[in-house]
Amino acid sequence: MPMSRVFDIIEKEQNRQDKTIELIASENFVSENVRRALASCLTNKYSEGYPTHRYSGHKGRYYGGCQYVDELEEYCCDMWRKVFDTDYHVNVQAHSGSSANLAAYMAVLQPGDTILSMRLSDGGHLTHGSPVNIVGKLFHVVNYDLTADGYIDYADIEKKIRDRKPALVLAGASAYSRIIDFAAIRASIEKNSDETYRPYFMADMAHIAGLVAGHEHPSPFGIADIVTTTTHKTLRGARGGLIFCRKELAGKIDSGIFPCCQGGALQHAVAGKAVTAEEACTPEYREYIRQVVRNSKAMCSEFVRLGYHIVTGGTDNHLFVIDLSETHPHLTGKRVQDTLDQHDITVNKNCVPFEKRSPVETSGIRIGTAAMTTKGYKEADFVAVAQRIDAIIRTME
Ligand code: DSN
Repeated sequence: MPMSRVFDIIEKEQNRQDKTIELIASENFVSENVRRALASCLTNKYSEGYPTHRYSGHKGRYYGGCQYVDELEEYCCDMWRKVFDTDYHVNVQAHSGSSANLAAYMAVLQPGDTILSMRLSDGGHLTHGSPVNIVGKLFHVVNYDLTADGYIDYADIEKKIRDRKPALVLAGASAYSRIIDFAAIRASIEKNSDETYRPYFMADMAHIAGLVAGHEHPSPFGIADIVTTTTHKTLRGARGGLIFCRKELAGKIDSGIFPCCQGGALQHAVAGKAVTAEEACTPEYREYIRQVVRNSKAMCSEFVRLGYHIVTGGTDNHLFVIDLSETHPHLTGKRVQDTLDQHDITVNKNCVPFEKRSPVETSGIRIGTAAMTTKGYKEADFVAVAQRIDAIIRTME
């Protein structure tokens, strides 16, 4: 069989990944075992439906020959409950975080219902109801505000629960560097609920899931009704999504994924997620996550020392956002991203709170430490990278 051109392209991408300093907060490097699982024969298998003994009411597959993928999917579910020390129901079939979120909304909401969430430009996510995403087109979206210094305004969340009566309150972010107080949001929901009104509380912990697993961030389990995540960011695993929920929502959530939003499960991805879960239970992984946070704080402090403005002034997690709008008003996030690319440093342009530029240009960049911590970087390495980025930005003055 002739060699495919694809493998030449993959080799070039491998070289890029080997030589660049990877600071995109949502990226990471998977283990050989995760790659083996993803590249396995499981990609050949159709498995619409759920394992035979599923307790959610969805029993059985729509294809024969599923005895081993049944065993795999049940094991994967058990392992993810172990990672987060929870008895929540879990669905491991979501192809991505976006699919997980859409399926969760479709499971418990009707089109036109109101979702209360963080806006994209403040650090939220497309699937939290941006008008250009299907979620914004299907549902009525109300956003809560940030305080002037960029923190989540919990008083505004409570006010909007009371005044706008959302059907679902969503906590979670793609570019927020501070602890999210799930318990405070739950308290606001309880204060404003009665027998006629009680919104669902959903936590999208995609960015911080590894920190939750490693006890470096408060857990949403036992607080939120539904918890969604991806498995490839701080969890450092196969690309994909998960949905956890209180047991009474299990049937609805399973229907939200299949048949509502997806067809057949990707069992090679389920296998990759199962290996990811095994790895996330190890002491080595817990130490890795602690180092990710130490590195993030060290690098962020160096940028502060160098005179940069960090949204909220610092970080509690694996990422932070540099707001260039006041310190470097002539620079856009896009220009900085493109220039750093030329120096083999990979970041992404990012909107900042109260953004005046378009999402294509932006006034900020987002930096995360999960990927380079996997490559062995410690605090001093990240401080040196901050100094290198500063030196490059100075040449752009
Ligand atoms: N947009 C991804 C991120 O980089 O945070 C999440 O989907």
